Amino acid sequence: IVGGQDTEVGEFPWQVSLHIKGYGHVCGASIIGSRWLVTAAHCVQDDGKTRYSQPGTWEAFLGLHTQRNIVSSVVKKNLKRVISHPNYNAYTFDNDIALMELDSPVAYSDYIRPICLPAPQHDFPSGDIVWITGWGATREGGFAATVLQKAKVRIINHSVCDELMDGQITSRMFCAGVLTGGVDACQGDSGGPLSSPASSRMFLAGVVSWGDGCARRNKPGIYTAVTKFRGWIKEKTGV
Ligand code: GSH
Repeated sequence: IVGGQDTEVGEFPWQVSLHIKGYGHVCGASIIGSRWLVTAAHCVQDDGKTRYSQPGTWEAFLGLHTQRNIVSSVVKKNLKRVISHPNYNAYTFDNDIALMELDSPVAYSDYIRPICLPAPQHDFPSGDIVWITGWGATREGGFAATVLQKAKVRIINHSVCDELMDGQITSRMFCAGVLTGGVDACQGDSGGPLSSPASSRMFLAGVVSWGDGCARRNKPGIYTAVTKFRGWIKEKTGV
């Protein structure tokens, strides 16, 4: 996250850190049920050497605040299954969403709790304030954060964003950011939540997907629209 600040412990209890075994943090994810995480499809595509699509490649850290000090409230889980969206397009990043099934259910706590899934008709109006969170880079080309970062951004009108992004914004994507620049998700935040407060509960409006650099002026962050995948999530997970 560029332009963010440290979160409080337990402030975003659905935030997950996805580690490659023996390497460390690479992507974010969100808890949606005691056995299920949502992340980005682009986090789980094989690249030749690393088998990102294989459950055994990953370990998921739940209830994590800092990457440096793994305290006793943190739960580390192995995965049973990785389900990438069948229509994910690696060129356009369309349908950039994936599901991960944990090998055993997680017990919820003060630090581990699911985020609410929006109904297909749930509207996230442009101008609304939402939160982005992650351990990704704190500057374009910079280093990953140690402590989970948060930043406030606004949902941006679809046609305004499509024009700014040269017609690349499909109906399965939406944009959020600060058009003057300086606040955005960045490398390593991918797959994590865009959390929208509604009637004292947080809803998973988006999944961090892509951008043109990080926090550049007139280049907002692009998110997968979770409402468009509500039926698919229900079908695959029962959540
Ligand atoms: N046991 C409580 C209840 O039944 O209200 C909590 C249920 C729960 O964990 N709800 C989640 C939630 O509200 C998923 S809908 N998450 C968003 C938040 O905590 O703001």
